Amino acid sequence: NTKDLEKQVAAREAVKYIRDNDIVGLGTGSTAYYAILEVAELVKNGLKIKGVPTSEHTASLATSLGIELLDMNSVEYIDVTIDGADEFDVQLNLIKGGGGAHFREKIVASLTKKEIIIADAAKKVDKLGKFKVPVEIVPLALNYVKRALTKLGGTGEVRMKDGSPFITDNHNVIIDADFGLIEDAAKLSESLNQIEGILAHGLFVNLTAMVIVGKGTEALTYTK
Ligand code: DER
Repeated sequence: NTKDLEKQVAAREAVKYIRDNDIVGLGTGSTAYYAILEVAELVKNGLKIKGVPTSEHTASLATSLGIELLDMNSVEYIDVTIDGADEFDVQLNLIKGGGGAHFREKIVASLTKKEIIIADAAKKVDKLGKFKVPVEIVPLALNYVKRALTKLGGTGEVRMKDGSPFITDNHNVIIDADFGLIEDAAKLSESLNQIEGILAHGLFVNLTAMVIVGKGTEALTYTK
């Protein structure tokens, strides 16, 4: 359908930024999926890259497609990462974590020289916050963090999957916190960073070099 075509268009544009011998961060989600397919095609045609996966799911997908992987602890930096997002604004701030992978995605993004986000046109927003902010929490600290989030104006419940709490690759739970439309993403990110027990939240501020959007058959590139 149109959305899938737009994801593919964005993915095809994004992989143009990969060079031979690059270390490539491999994102998670249905958009990053198309980028991983494209990278696998390039590898099959001789491109020499090594991938750093942002989730167990991406690791097994990439391995099944013949992409050689590195552990994020074995690299000093990553040359280029291609990942998705749930929302992005004109400052290239993001909400990520819809797929529950935002902790490893944030570490990979922090290691990455050129973080490229790919998205279908619907992900572009004037103001972040319609999509709730995923907050990954160490279960021991759940009640403390829940109260701290409420004090910050964020209400939300533990993300469920098939009737039980969704458990991340890192064995934690997620609260999808509704802060309403977010006036100052950097400020909220800083406040969330102060709350002990939060492993990672889905506000990605000043981590993105460019966002490539598929709009119909066109690829639109946003940079700051
Ligand atoms: O979980 C994540 O951060 C994913 O990148 C997600 O936010 C985007 O997933 P999608 O490409 O399937 O919409």
